[in-house]
Amino acid sequence: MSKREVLARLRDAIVNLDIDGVKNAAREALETGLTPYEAIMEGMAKGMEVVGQKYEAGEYFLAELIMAGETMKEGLSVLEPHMKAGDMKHIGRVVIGTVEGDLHDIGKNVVVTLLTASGFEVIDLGVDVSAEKFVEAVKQYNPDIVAMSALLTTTMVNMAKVIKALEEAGVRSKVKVIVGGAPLTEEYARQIGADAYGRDAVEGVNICKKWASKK
Ligand code: B1M
Repeated sequence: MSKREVLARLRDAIVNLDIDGVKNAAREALETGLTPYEAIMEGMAKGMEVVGQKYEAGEYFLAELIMAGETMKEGLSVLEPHMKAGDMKHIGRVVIGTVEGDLHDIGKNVVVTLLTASGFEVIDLGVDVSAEKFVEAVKQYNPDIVAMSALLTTTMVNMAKVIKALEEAGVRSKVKVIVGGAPLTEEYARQIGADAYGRDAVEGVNICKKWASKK
């Protein structure tokens, strides 16, 4: 099978939410001599773009977005062990987490998958992440972007605490801050001093990509 055919199979497996298909295509990609980077960016990521378009067109819903994330993860699990350090040319670095007190991570994980597929290096701090942990991570990893998720009205206020802590630590101006999650609004994001609000994962990642292209 030609490299082009394998890339098309990788793309289609993501679009069709086909977990077995993506694992097989990822193995074929390695056998055909594609690098993991090519398989991700020219294969699976193209599929994710189509999934995003279908979601925006109302053809796919959240369930498909989550399944696409899972399918992508399965494909990545085949390719990741074959990645050499420096193989993947990252377009930017993102520190991401669900804020303190909040254990919801399904939406954040979709954002992580889409960011990874778009070529970002992602440092995922997980759930229930305190302002101090965000600040420590910014100092340690020197990211371009800090991304926060919250699903509860009681925890979204903790996003403001993170931004304040970044200011107090003198690192706020070094990063762009994007926030997202079901209870948030554009207005709330502006009010707490975030640089952007992602209505959904696709919009959030598109904003990050725009920032990366202006670096
Ligand atoms: Co919870 N929960 N939950 N829950 N839960 C909600 C959020 C709730 C709306 C349900 C309801 O009452 N109708 C409600 C919140 C009410 C409120 O505050 N307004 C609620 C509650 C009350 C609770 C508990 C307090 C319940 C209890 O114990 N009494 C509790 C709190 C636990 C805690 O966090 N401390 C709780 C627990 C849980 C489970 C653990 C059972 C589970 C989470 C499992 C997990 O995440 N691993 C859970 C679930 C599954 C939900 C619902 C049903 C689904 C959330 C979800 O995963 N959606 C939810 C109701 C609902 O939303 N329909 C609910 C799918 C996901 C893909 O969407 O996360 O919105 P979402 O992410 C989207 C966008 O928001 C956006 O992109 C994603 C994809 O497009 N996005 C970003 C998210 N982060 C982003 C960041 C970005 C950009 C975009 O940039 C950085």
